[in-house]
Amino acid sequence: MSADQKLRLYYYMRLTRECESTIMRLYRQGKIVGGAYTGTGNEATAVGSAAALEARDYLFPMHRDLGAHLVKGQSLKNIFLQQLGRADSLTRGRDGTGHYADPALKIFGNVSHLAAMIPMAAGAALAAKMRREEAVVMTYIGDGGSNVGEFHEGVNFAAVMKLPLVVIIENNQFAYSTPVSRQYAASRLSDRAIGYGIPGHTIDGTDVERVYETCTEAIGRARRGEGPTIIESVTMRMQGHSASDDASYVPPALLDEWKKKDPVVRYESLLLKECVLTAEQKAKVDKEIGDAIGEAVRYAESNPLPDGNTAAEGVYAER
Ligand SMILES: Cc1ncc(C[n+]2csc(CCOP(=O)(O)OP(=O)(O)O)c2C)c(N)n1
Ligand SMILES: [Mg+2]
Repeated sequence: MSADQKLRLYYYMRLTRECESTIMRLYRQGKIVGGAYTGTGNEATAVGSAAALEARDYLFPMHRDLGAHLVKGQSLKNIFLQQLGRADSLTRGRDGTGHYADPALKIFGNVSHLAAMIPMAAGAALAAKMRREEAVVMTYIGDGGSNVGEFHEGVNFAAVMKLPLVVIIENNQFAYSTPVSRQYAASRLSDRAIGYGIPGHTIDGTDVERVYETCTEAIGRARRGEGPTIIESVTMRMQGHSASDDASYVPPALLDEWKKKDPVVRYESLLLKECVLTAEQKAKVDKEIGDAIGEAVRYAESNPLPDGNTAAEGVYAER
């Protein structure tokens, strides 16, 4: 991997973390209504996976994947318009967080009902195959979501039809307050791939280069018409499920253990050690990110909230 590629991964992980801290701050200021989510601990998975995609590929991200939206080209302005529910946001203020679609960027944001997005992503992969686009669909699911029936239906269909699909299971040790020990009896979620007749990998989801390399391989298979891959990316949800959850049920020792593997800190130290990143470059990145987020938030806050009289418009498909 070239120095530029490494710096790109670093930049987007840092940007993701700063964006999410800003989202939490805005939530606590009462400016974000509804839920606010972070992917703290998941940055390497979200960024490393999306960085392996091309512009022609499709992204179906989940609620911990802001980094994937950013890497796929979503602007900070759109992210904050959306978070703040403004009139000119991608959903015109109909929904917050990542629940938007941006067909131009080929981003189809998360469906709330866990696992319902897997058959949708498989459907998009079928359409791409029928149109001979040579495009790949990448989608994500949590450890909890991977136990829902639609996961099975979607992945099985994709396997049988040899669809260009990459499914990343973000195993972050919890589904809300339920630990993985109460969710499934298998030792590895990637072992499910055996039952579908497709490859499955379990990787350290805090290692961005490992994520990138594994996804590059799976994307290559998908593009060559060899079918889907399951990648279980093992991480930790370092904060509550959402801003309203203090995660007091998470054993502190477990968090302490995972803090040592903080994906952003870990990659920064590695790049400093490899002399790919210098102290001056780091300071430049700090400033660039701070300025860009500040500008996007000011822009979004100056945009009006939607007119309540239009609330029902654009919600149902027109006949
Ligand atoms: C079918 C369904 N059941 C319950 C919920 C409520 N819910 C939203 S996120 C969540 C936890 C998901 O855990 P996991 O899949 O592990 O993803 P994580 O939040 O840990 O990234 C739950 C229970 C939902 N959205 N859909
Ligand atoms: Mg989880």
